[in-house]
Amino acid sequence: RIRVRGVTIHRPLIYGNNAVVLTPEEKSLLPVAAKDHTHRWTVAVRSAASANDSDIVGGADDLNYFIKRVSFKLHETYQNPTRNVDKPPFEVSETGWGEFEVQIRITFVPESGEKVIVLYHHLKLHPWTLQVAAEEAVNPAPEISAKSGPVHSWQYDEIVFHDPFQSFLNILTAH
Ligand code: SLL
Repeated sequence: RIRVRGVTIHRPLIYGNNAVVLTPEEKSLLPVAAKDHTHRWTVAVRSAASANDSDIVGGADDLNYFIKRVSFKLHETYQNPTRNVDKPPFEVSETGWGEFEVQIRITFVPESGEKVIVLYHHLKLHPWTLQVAAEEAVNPAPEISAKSGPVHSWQYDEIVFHDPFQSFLNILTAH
């Protein structure tokens, strides 16, 4: 396979999470083991090439032409904390009560010959105005949290490929 020396190509993406406070109805439907859960959240990796600012951040550009798998490693309090997602949308939705760091491993398509990359995202449940209370381990009352609406915590990044294989460059530029 031939590397195209001197070429750098990048793909913009967004990773992060949305979170909403569970309504009393939603809470009542949770399994007994999850009765202490307060939020529903989604952690995701999305393309920034077609991002918009709707509730679901990120766009329709699927990423799967160059990403083979996104593996989200959740806090060990979750069952099967490693969640592998092999097709878009590259996301995991769960309920929970606490914030923690999510490890996000991105594996590229085999044609790329690229190594896995690892990103970290601090799952955010509480709006910054309530963060002080949360840090003092006095979680804000759900009715107070609910009033401030959904939390969005997203980061922009660019995946940079140096000297890509010709075949991978073809895949990237065809999109
Ligand atoms: C904390 N370091 O102590 C964090 C850990 C863990 C969050 C937060 C669900 C667990 C489950 C959940 O929200 N874990 O019931 O499966 O604040």
